[in-house]
Amino acid sequence: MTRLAICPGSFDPITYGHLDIIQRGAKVFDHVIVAVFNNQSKAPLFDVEERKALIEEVTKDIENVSVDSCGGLLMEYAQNKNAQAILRGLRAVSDFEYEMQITSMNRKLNEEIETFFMMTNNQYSFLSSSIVKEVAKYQASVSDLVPPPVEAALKNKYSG
Ligand code: COD
Repeated sequence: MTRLAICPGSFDPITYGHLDIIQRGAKVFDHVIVAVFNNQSKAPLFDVEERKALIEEVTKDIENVSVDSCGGLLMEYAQNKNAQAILRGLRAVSDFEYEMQITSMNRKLNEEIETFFMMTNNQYSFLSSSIVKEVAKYQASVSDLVPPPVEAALKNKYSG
C-alpha cells in the first residue's frame, strides 16, 4: 500500500521551515502532496496559484512530492485522495494549542486519517511566512529564510 501524506498549509509564501518539513516528510512517506489552502483568517499576499507555482519550483527535485491547490475541507480532500496521514510542523508551544484545535476537529470529521507532527529544525524555530513578509516589506534580505525564487517573488510584490 502506498503511504500518502497531505501536507496542508497557507504557504504564503513557502519558507525554508516549510521546505524542511516537506523534505523530511518525503523520506518517511511514499508520497507527499503539498496542499495549498486559503486560510480564511489570513489575508494572503500571494494568490493560491502563485503560492502553488512557487512550491512547485522549490520542490521540483523531490521526486515523491507533488503540489495541489484546494478549497473546502482538508479532511474531505484527504479522503478523496485516499491519504493515510496529515503532516504538520510544530515550532513552539504557541503552535500547540492551534494545532490541537484543528487536529481534534479533523479527527471528528474523519478518524481514519492520522495527523503526524514533525518538530521544526532548531534553525527555523523562529521562522514564519508572516515574519518573512514583514522583513521583505522593508526591503531587508530574506535570503536565509526563503529559497531564491520566493525571495525574487517577494521583491517583485513589494517593489513600487
Ligand atoms: N518550522 C516547522 N514547521 C513550520 C514552520 C517552521 N519554521 N513554519 C510553518 N510550519 C508548519 C506549520 O506549523 C504548519 O503545520 C505548516 O507548516 C503550514 O503552515 P502555514 O502557516 O502555511 O499554514 P496554516 O497553519 O495557515 O494552515 C491552515 C490550514 C490551511 C491547514 C487550515 O486552515 C485548513 O485545514 N483549512 C482547510 C479548511 C478546513 O478543513 N478547516 C477545518 C480545520 S479546523
